Amino acid sequence: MSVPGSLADRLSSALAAHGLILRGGFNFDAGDSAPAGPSGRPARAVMLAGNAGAAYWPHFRRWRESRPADLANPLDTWCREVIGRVARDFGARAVSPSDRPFLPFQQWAMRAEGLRPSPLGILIHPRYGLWHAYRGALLLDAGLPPPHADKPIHLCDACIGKPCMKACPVDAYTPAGFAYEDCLDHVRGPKGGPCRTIGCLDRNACPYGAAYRYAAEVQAFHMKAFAKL
Ligand code: B12
Ligand code: SF4
Ligand code: SF4
Repeated sequence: MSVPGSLADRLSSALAAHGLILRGGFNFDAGDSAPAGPSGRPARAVMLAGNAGAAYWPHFRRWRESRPADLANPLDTWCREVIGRVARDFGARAVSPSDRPFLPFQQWAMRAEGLRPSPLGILIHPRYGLWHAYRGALLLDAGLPPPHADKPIHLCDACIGKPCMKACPVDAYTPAGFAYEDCLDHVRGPKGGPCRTIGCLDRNACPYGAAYRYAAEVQAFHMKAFAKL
C-alpha cells in the first residue's frame, strides 16, 4: 500500500537522486517473522526501494566507471551502497534482495503494493508492466501511518492471448513453473543470441508498460548476470 506522509516524501526524494523509487511499505503483523530493525529488535515496518523502468541506469553507469573493471556483482554493490546510505540517513536498516538466506521480497511487494505475479513469476504492475524490480528494503523500528487503501488492477486477469507464454523458443515458462535449466541452456547456446542481446523474449512479449521497457543494453546486462555469460 502506498505510504502517506512526509517520511515517504522525503524518502522518495532521497531515492530519486539515484534513479530509484519508493515501492510502498507496510507494518509487520504480530505473527510475522520480521527481520531485525536498526535496534536489533524485530522491525515494526518495512519500506521497499526499487526501480520502474531503468531510470537508475545512468546513475549506476557513472558509478561503475569509477570502480574496478572486474568488480563482482556491480549492480548489487551499487544498490547496497546507495540504499545503505539512504537507510542510515533515515535511521533504518537496509537489506538487499540478494542477502542470504533470501528475504521474501516478492511477498513483501505483494503486501506493500497489492501486486500479483504474472505467469512469468515476475509481479506485474498496472503502469510499469513487467519492467520494474526491487533493489533494497528499509527496516524500521517505528510503525508506519495507516496506508491508503488502493487495490491495483491485475492486468493478466483480462489478458486473453497471454503472449508472454508463447515467445520463448524452449517454452521455459509453463503453468508448472520456470524451467530454469532449459532457459539457461538456450541462452548460453548457439540460438540464444536474441535472448542475450534484447533480453527474455517472453518478458518482452507482454504489451503492457512499454514506456518502461528496459533498453536492450540494460536487458543484456541483466541477462549476462542471470546466465553468468
Ligand atoms: C532465486 C531467485 C531467482 C531464481 C529462481 C529460482 C526459484 N525457483 O526460486 C532464478 C535464478 C531462476 C531467477 C530468475 C529471474 N529472476 Co529472480 N529472484 C530470485 C531471488 C534472489 C530470491 C527468490 C527467493 O527464493 N526468495 C525467498 C522467498 C521466501 O521469497 P518470496 O517472495 O516468497 O519468493 C517468491 C519468488 O521466489 C517467486 N519465484 C519462484 N520462482 C520464480 C522464478 C522467477 C523467474 C521469478 C521472477 C520469481 C519466482 O515465488 C515466490 C513466491 O512469492 C529474488 C529476490 C528475493 N529476495 O526474493 C529474485 C526476484 C524474484 N527475481 C526477479 C527477476 C526480475 C528475475 C528475472 C525475471 C530477471 C533477472 N533478474 O534475471 C529472472 C528470470 C530469467 C529470465 N528468463 O529472464 C525479481 C522479480 C521482480 C518482480 N517485478 O517481481 C526479484 C524479486 C529480484 C529483484 N531484484 O527484484 N530468480
Ligand atoms: S502478456 Fe498478458 S498474461 Fe503475460 S504478463 Fe503480460 S498481461 Fe500478464
Ligand atoms: S530468456 Fe530466452 S530461453 Fe529464457 S525464458 Fe526467456 S525467452 Fe526463454
